[in-house]
Amino acid sequence: MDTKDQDKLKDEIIAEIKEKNEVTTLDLSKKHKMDHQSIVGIIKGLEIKEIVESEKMETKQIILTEDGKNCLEKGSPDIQILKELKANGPQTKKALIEKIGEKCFNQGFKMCMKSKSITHDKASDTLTLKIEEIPTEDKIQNLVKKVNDDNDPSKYDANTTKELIKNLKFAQIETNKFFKVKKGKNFDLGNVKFETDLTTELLSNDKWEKAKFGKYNYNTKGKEIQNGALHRLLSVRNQIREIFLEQGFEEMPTNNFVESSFWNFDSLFQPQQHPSRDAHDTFFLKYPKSANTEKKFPDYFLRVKEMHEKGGFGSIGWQYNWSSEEAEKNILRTHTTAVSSRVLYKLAEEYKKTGKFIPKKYFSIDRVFRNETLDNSHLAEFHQIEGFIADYELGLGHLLGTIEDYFKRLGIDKLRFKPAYNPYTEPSVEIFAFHPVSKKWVEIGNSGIFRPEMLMPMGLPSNVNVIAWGFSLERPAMIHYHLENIRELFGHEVNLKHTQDASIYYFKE
Ligand code: FB9
Repeated sequence: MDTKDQDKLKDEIIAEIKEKNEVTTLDLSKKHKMDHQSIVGIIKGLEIKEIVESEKMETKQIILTEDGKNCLEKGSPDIQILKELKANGPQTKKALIEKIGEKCFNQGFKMCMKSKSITHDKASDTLTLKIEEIPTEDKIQNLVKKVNDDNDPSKYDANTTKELIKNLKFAQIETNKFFKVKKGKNFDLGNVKFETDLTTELLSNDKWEKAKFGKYNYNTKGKEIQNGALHRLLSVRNQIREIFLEQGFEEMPTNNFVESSFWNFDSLFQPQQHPSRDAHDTFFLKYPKSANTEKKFPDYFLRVKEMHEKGGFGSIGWQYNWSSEEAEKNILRTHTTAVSSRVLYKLAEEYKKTGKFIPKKYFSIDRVFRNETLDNSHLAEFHQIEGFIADYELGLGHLLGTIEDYFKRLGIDKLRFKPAYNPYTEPSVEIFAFHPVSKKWVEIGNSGIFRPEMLMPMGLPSNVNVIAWGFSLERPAMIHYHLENIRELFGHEVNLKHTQDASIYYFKE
């Protein structure tokens, strides 16, 4: 509706109020053949200018459902069946359903069986009239006719409304919310144009003195801003990342999902026979099948081979014939510890070049891939979070203290540590937190001190240790968002219509 038509309608509404003193938005909607909400919008506009006043009203009425209208037109379901049997003799259910409809038949059949007015031969599925005379008065239809003529619910007793609404579902209570409208204090001004802003134009020529200003309507909703919503997983990743950054950790470059077995396993002193290195757990690439690690890092490649086969620096190694071909196999990285290894190698190279080792703190958060059995909480990939600190003379106490401090920033202050085993860390420690809701200790991560067999072939100083820990991004995110299935969080079924959560507090009430 354009402004001219709107103004014309407003003038008509004002005229009606002038004549009747009071109207309702329902009456206006019927009279002007406009939907009720549009009429309410116009009244609210006039109300801001105090041309009218409105009072919120609510009325209830009883109205017929579609089944009720069917009964009004054709009679109650049982009477329809009795009339059919009276007129055309015994009939099968199928025949009757074709005539009066399945829903009506089912309701009428129950009613007839309850009143013992028919018999039902199950073998032939045939209904036969059992009474001589069918009722001359259709009481239910009479009730339905009454409701059709008078929608005031107060006219019907509790039993009637229970029968029509609850039992037969021939009627329902409809609540009408509308407004009673009468003159406002500015009514006599008519549909005058109110200024919404004090403009320079109004100020420049004293028009402001005669202008009418509308009141601010503090109840109007602000414009909905179509801003994006951060993916839940990325929201949690950002918050986890913040915790590392505020502690002075640098983020590692993780932009390579494809990794050589050398960096993912061999550089970590993980033996080539380790079960996690076979195709049941790891995704191997068909093309390019092999990496070029030996060409890029020939000396380091040999030192790793030496460490696996014969050991060194006090270790006896794994005592097997190490295969370059196995080490060159390309895979989808199974953990971001492969990236940690590359970064540590670079630190060692820097140390060998400058003769000076600078302690460092690094972290990474990115996707890793495992040939897992899929279920509600496991996909073939997840986001691993990993932190490490490389410094002189670090020990188990530093590791546990660092982990405690880290998880406290995630809202977890009840931790337990359990000795564990990782091929590339010694000691290794599993991290557990007390879940205040389930009242159970749950595993929340793994950690350890990288073995000398990993660090020494890189060329790091022998008194430099590296403490490291890791956990997954999906687990805390699922807890935080109370998700049962990881697919609600990650994958093509994710519903992005959600609001970004302002903070993350795990395991707290
Ligand atoms: O994330 C895990 N659980 C978890 C984490 C956080 C959490 O809530 C928040 C902190 C507030 C709740 C739960 N887990 C590790 C434990 C289990 O969920 C486990 O079933 C799944 N694990 C993944 C690997 O599963 C094959 C989680 C993933 C994991 C495990 C180990 C590491 C990283 C991720 C590691 C490591 C590591 C060890 C030593 C040195 C460097 C890295």
